[in-house]
Amino acid sequence: MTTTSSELRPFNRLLLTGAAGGLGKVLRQRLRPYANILRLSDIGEMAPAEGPHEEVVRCDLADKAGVHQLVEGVDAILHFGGVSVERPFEEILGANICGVFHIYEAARRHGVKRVVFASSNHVIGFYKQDQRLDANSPRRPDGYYGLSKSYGEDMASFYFDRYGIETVSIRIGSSFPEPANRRMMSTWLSYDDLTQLIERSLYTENVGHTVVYGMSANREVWWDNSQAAHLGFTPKDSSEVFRDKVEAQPMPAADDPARIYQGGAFVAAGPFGDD
Ligand code: NAI
Ligand code: 15L
Repeated sequence: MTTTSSELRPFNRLLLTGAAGGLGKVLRQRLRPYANILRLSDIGEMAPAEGPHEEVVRCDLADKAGVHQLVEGVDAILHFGGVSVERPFEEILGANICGVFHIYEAARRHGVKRVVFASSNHVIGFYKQDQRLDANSPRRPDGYYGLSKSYGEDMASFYFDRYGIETVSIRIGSSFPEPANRRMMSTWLSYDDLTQLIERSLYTENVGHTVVYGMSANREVWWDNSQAAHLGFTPKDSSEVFRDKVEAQPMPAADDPARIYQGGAFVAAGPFGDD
């Protein structure tokens, strides 16, 4: 039986990293029913706490001691902070690779038992759009960013096997107000569906390390979520309502990565630092 949000008991304190980002700002409002206190963190500037139900803490994920302090007293972590696009490896290293290690190590030391990790479709971005994947398909990262998310998923798996910290790794497709292009007709995840998926990721018991693709109920999809059925995630939205608007855009050329690969343009980013 799936529990609805009105029946759920709020956590005492939830930590949201990446709170100054696009999704962080959206989740700051939407996570309110799930926590008495929401601790919001980012390296960047955030709006001040709106009341006693919020704590705002500036922290660089690359700072191990800072992250250790950040995690003290929290009951679950929504790890959304980090570099969110393809960048040179050196930029990804501190925020995403060291950052995810710092989050799990702090979780272990403070006894936090649940993490929701914002992974990405870019862990499988080098698959072609005519291929169908599930959670067990071998990963094919499409860049350093995708590699960092792949490492984050392995970190989650290790911390479950070794320390029993449970994680849902959400391989988010494209979570924006609406799909911006043809590729996103398949990868789009509405904010409502993202919120539901986070709710299920926080409250479902015995998730171990579960990998789930974060997509709405779009018409043409590449990913099969049957291995995450225990989450009870039932997306309600579909990119279909935006089809006419999206298809009014010119069709990309046949050899454009945006038309060929699941990761779209990310597969063609770089190389960096040759000059
Ligand atoms: P965003 O780039 O708007 O937000 C990421 C936030 O992380 C930023 O506010 C940034 O300041 C912060 N950050 C970067 N480096 C940091 C560091 N060293 N220490 C602390 N904070 C740092 O990205 P968005 O779209 O909000 O995505 C949130 C998360 O979801 C990211 O982890 C991203 O990789 C993931 N994701 C998002 C997708 C989307 O469609 N929006 C798709 C797939 C994954
Ligand atoms: C991501 O992982 C990025 O964080 C986001 O900005 C989008 O580019 C998204 O993937 C996507 O693939 O559309």
